[in-house]
Amino acid sequence: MKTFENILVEKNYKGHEHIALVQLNRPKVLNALSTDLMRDVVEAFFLLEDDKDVRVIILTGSDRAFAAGADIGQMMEASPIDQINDNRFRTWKQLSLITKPIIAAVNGFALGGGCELAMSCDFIIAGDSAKFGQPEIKIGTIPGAGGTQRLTRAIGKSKAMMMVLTGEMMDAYQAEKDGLVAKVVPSETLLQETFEVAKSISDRAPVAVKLAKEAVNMAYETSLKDGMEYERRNFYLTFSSKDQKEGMRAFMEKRAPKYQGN
Ligand code: CO8
Repeated sequence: MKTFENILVEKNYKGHEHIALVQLNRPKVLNALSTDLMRDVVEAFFLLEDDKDVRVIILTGSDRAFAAGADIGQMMEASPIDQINDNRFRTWKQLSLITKPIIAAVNGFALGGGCELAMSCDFIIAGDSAKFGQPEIKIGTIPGAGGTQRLTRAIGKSKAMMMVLTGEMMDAYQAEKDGLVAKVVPSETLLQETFEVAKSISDRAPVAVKLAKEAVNMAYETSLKDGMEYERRNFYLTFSSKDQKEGMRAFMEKRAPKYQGN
């Protein structure tokens, strides 16, 4: 795997051939999301997407910060035209093209773009030190990579509005209670616990996992009626895979399934 300037990428994470770890690595600025860092993340994700051995990606930061937001120093004097020419939104948009599951493992600060990046993943597992927030309002701007949209869908209008307008943070337990986070675990064991969840997903039929991810995401994009239709079609589609036959046969034969990813 290629090496990157702003992230560390580990395939065969903890010796598991189907799991990859991507770690944000700008510790001096609490993993502030510079344009180059986001380009690295997206490039690594696409390499892992194309790697047939990889089934689940974990995205993490450091103990102190998942990411404390977009790089304020880089943005401070930018004009709207600079932002357009920088094409950062194109990079962010590409995150949604990854079909494999991405789990955000969050310790410490996940603020501004950091919270938005975590929310762009498929779900979040938080260490008990995690703090989430959209503090852009405190520096004279507003969220720009989904904070007003994804946070509102995750925790509802009232709570999201309060967070976006005050810029105050939410701790890990509150985030779990409000539905932003799937699970809270002790910070010291965050990566191990996330690895266990990733392992469980990587044991499932990869095509079904992709189709399930796609169908759940459709719940954000469409009406219930159309979403149900979409789900049904993906359900039918799983029946064209060998892995569906293997999964059901293995159940009937009371043995563990052996999935081939086709
Ligand atoms: N950008 C650049 N540098 C940062 C950032 C950041 N977002 N956050 C922290 N740093 C730097 C600090 O400047 C400091 O550097 P130095 O050591 O050289 O002084 C270092 O990281 C450590 O930070 P602190 O000393 O401030 O550490 P504290 O423990 O005292 O505080 C906080 C930690 C509370 C996280 C604090 O650093 C903070 O408030 N950071 C800024 C949080 C913020 O406002 N985030 C939102 C940024 S705007 C944004 O994300 C918009 C997203 C739009 C996305 C659009 C994409 C196209």
